[in-house]
Amino acid sequence: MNREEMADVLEKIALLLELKGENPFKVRAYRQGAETVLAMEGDVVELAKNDELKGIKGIGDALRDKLGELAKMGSLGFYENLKKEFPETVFALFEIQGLGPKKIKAMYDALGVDSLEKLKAACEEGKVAGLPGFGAKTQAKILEGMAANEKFADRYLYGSIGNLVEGILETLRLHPEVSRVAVAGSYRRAKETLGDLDFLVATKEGALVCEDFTTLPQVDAVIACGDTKASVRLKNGMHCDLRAVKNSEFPFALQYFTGSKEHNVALRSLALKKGWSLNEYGLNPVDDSTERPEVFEEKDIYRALGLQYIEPELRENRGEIEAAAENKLPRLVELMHLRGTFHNHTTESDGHDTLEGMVEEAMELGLQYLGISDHSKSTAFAGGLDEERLLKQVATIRELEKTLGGFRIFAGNEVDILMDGSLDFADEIMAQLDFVVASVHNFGSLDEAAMTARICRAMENEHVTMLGHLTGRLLLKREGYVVDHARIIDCAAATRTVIELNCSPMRFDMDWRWWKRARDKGVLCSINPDAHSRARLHHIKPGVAVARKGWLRREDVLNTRSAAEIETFLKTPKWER
Ligand code: DGT
Ligand code: CA
Ligand code: CA
Ligand code: ZN
Repeated sequence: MNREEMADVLEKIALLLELKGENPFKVRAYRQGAETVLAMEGDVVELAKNDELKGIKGIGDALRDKLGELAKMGSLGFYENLKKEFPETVFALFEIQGLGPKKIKAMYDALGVDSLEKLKAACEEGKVAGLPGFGAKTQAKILEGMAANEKFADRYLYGSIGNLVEGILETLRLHPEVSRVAVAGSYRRAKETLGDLDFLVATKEGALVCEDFTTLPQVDAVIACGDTKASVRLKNGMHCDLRAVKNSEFPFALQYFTGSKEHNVALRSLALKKGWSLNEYGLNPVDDSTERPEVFEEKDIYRALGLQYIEPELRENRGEIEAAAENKLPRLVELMHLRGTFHNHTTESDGHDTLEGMVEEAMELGLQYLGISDHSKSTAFAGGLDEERLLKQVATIRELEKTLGGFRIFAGNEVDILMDGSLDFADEIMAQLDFVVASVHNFGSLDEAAMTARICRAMENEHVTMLGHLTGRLLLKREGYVVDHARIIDCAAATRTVIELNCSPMRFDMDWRWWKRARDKGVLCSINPDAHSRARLHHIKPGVAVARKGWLRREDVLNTRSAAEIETFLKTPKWER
């Protein structure tokens, strides 16, 4: 039983209780408990085992006993009994976008829908449309959501599996027969979604290492295991390959299996032009006239081909090879360059941690400042603040800041962009804030022209510092709204509006494919975690990787600036920035 598994049980209890129509407060307690288990400091499993969870906020008495039982016994009677009331297949229903517990319960009660198959059949027979409160439109939406799920079924979010990957790397590194270890593939390239994981080791004992790999605690099932390759399914459902190569082959294998395929194809044809044949085992002269280059590391391969080293994030065959040949690759932003971060929520709106908690975590991350931007009044479902609560929060922030020994809190708000592109707060309210993130949260189905005009109009406001999650996409769940990226980038450049790289793992929005263009037009990026809890502040790490994928340098990223520089930036009238 580990932290994730414990949280998962609580989350599932919440779902089942909802389905039973239990008291919403009880449901919420379990859901919040799951968040707390994931986010809290210390070894929560050990603490639960020793009955030491007393006094932890977000975990009440009833929950504490259940966590204790889970940690000690590895299972929970209450949950096992609850599960018996429903078939296992019911959980899949909760994965469908736009389908909440209320609707699931209604279909369960009226039509006996307890699996994806039954749901699909019920929709296709038109029975769902006939239920009170549903209708043809809802039924069509459900079918759409199911189709989207099928399309995305086998992919995973890059930003959510860092700990899993680090854990596997760490174990492989400790293996006595392993000299070099790396993760390759789309993970190394920081692609926003991943098909599978590709690990690589250098060893003389391939068969042994492959065998040991299949016994890792993260492994759920073994698919294949040989002398040079093992394939497994991990407990989170992901497919995962390990390749074991000789130390001398390691750089070539790492280069090859990092991909992308398109990058490799282009690199191989460049090699051929220079008289080399490049593959996963080596770089060999096509005829005997040239000498074999000395390659110890991946860098040596690029050097042998007359190229600057190309960082993995850039390897998508989008101009990186040409730039490397001319020595024109950008020097990419790094995590250690970040001095602070904007766009974070607290318990004032829909965050799970208090202002103090968020600040504490930011300080622990080594940042100099934190930007707070809770939701505005129109986003009522997320507890959006009205003018009075907002100004009170600003005052609280100013007071708290005095006690922090120089750590800065910038007081802002995530102000809703209303349907016509006007903003949720009047100018004189926004003028009292340090910064404003303007975001679209509703009317996502406007057509491209209307949506683009709406966003541009918001950016024209002098108080709007930055644009939040440009398309509103939820990776693997929901496409973003259709916008004219090029026009929005031009408009950001003209109005000196920063665009955020929202690095919540489901978003990474604006998409990395647009950042080079924005950068070249002088648009600044802000790497924003949109954190709704302390733990999620850590998403700035994958955020930096995705910013690198967008060719961004330190100077292109606003939050690489010091607190003092930010202060000056925010005080300068927008048009003069
Ligand atoms: P994924 O797993 O779908 O997120 O994407 P990748 O890029 O990790 O793809 P994967 O796991 O199928 O293969 C890992 C790398 O191996 C890939 O990025 C490039 C290399 N590779 C795989 N198949 C081919 C191929 O047919 N030709 C070339 N040139 N490279 C390949
Ligand atoms: Ca892969
Ligand atoms: Ca693979
Ligand atoms: Zn937000």
